[in-house]
Formats: sequence, C-alpha cells, structure tokens
Amino acid sequence: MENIESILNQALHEFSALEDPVELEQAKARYLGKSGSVTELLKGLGKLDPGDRREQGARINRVKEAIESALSARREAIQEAKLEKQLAMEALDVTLPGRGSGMGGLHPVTKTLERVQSIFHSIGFTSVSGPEIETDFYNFTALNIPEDHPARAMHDTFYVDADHLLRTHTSPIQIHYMMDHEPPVKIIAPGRVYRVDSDATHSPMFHQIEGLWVDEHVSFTHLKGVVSDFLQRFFEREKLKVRFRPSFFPFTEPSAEIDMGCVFCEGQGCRVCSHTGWLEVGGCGMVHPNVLKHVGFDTEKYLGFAFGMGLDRLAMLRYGVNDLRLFFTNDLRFLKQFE
Ligand code: 2U9
Repeated sequence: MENIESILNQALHEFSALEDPVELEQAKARYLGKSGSVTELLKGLGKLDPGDRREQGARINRVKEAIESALSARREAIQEAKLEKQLAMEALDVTLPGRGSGMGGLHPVTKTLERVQSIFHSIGFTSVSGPEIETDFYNFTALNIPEDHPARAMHDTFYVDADHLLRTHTSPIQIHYMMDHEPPVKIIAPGRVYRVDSDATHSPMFHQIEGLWVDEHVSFTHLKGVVSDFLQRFFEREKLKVRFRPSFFPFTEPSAEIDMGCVFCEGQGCRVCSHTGWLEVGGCGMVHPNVLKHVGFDTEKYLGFAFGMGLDRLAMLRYGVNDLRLFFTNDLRFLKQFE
C-alpha cells in the first residue's frame, strides 16, 4: 500500500513519454487492466483490517481517477499533435505567385486560312460560308455530277440520312451564293469538308478553299493569273513556277490540275515531290455551262472560272509538315510550335 503514490508517479511519467495511441492503451492495461497494478491493489483490499480498508480504498480510487484523467489528457494531446502534423504537411502558401494559365495560339490551319483570305481579299474576292450538312442537289446535281458518278457512291460520301450528307467539297456554298445573287460573282469559299478516307495524307474531315469568279469577260488567262499570283504571294517566291495540266472535273470545262515548282528542292527533285520537281496543289477550270444553268445564270452572257485547293495541304507545304493527322490530333507539343 505504501507504493500507491509511486505507482501514480510512474504512470504519469510513462504516459507523458508515449506518442503512439496503441502503446498508450497497452500502458493503461498495465495499471488498470484485469491484472494491472492498481487493480491488484484493489483486489488486496479484502485482506486489510476493516479499519484500514476504507481509507486505503479511498486512496487507491483517487490514484485510479488520477491515472484515468492523465490517460484521457494524453489521448487528447496525441490526437492534437497528429492533427497539427497533418495540417503542417497539407499547408498551402496562398501568397506564392500563381503558375499562370499560358497563352493559347492560333491553329496552323487557321493561320493558313487567314493568310490565304488576306491575299484573295486584296484582289477583290469576298469570303462566303455555308452549311456543312447539304442536300444531294447542292453537293452533286447542281455541280453537274450525274446520278451514276463515282463521287456519289457511299465509298466517298458520309450520308446523314436519305436526303442529307456531309458536304464533300465547298462548292455547294457557291451554288447557294449564285442562287441568291446576280453576277458579277467574285468569291472564295473556305470550310470543312468530309470524305470517307483516312491515312497520312487523307483525313475524313479536311479543309478546302475554293474560288469562283463569274462575269461577262472572264477567261482561262485570268484564272492562270489569279492562281499563279496567289501561289507566288502565299509561298513568298516571286519566281515560283506554276503549271496547268489538263484534267477532268464534272463541274468545269476545260479543267486543269494546278502544279507548282517544289518549294523544298527548287525543282531539283526530292522525296516530297516524288522526284518530279512539281507539287500538286489543286484543281481548276472554266465553270461548266450546266452549273451556271442550274443557278439560273444566262450562259450566253456569263462565263466563270473556279479553282479549289486543300487548305491543310497548303499548311503542310508552308510549314514542312509531313503527316496531315498532326493537324487534327491536338497534341500540344506539335501545336505550340506555331504559337
Ligand atoms: C462551282 C463550280 C466549280 C472548284 C474546283 C477543283 C477543280 C479541284 C480539289 C483541289 C484539292 C479538291 O481539296 S482538293 O482535294 N479541287 O480540283 N475544284 S475546280 O470548281 C467549282 C466550284 C464551284 C460553282
């Protein structure tokens, strides 16, 4: 019984050194558990003289209460220390400067479109746009593409339903425009077009720009001049060679493919131009009279020329990009180079 106060001192000393809640509960058991030292003392009370029993019992209970309150104070302290540590670890310095959101940039195809438009606007062409979902009439019939023409086959065209399709070229924009306006017509029609096709040089969605000039005395010579001047200015080469190779399109007659001297090897022959010295950049021709008739223009009075180029192809040639898919996968490592 004499050591009861020293048990309390020992317990207080022991508890204050513990940091771990499990170890604290184990220490508690050594004092207050089934065979803990305080419990043993309480069990021994029965052996004492009835005179001493009351006083000793009160002493032991005071010690027991002191141990219990020391335990709960320590539990709280350990819990609080744990919380403090966690808060310190998760601390945020809200006074640090931000990382910044970074500036976006224009897509290379958008930059190319802006460059192409500014050249054509400078020589009097106006930009026109139109719907990407079209009817058979605007995409094919009005452009003199007959019912059985291979371009109409499911193979090339994305059909939305029996009467609607995703435009396969930007030409329907110009059909709409001519139906709403009288000549002279001097427009460029840029936009997205869709075809069932996908590899390094073909994407199911790509961008075209077409030009159309309809007036009383428009000739193939004007067409050659406008296209050659455009290419020389776009590629910033005064002496750029341009040639017109006979071809066929249902909507133009006569028709030609447009080739320009290879800008990578200056016509010497390289991998990009398949060692020909020439790069194909588009097609053109005099608007077929049937197309002018479909929009109600007087074919005795008016003539027109039209041309078409792939905007993505122009962007690839200007920036030296060899895979069309890079333009459409939104990889920031690629796009950041054009900021
Ligand atoms: C109207 C009448 C005629 C536009 C033309 C081409 C030839 C042509 C291709 C170039 C590369 C498409 O993107 S591409 O694959 N285009 O070869 N386009 S003549 O002729 C028209 C347009 C509108 C009313």
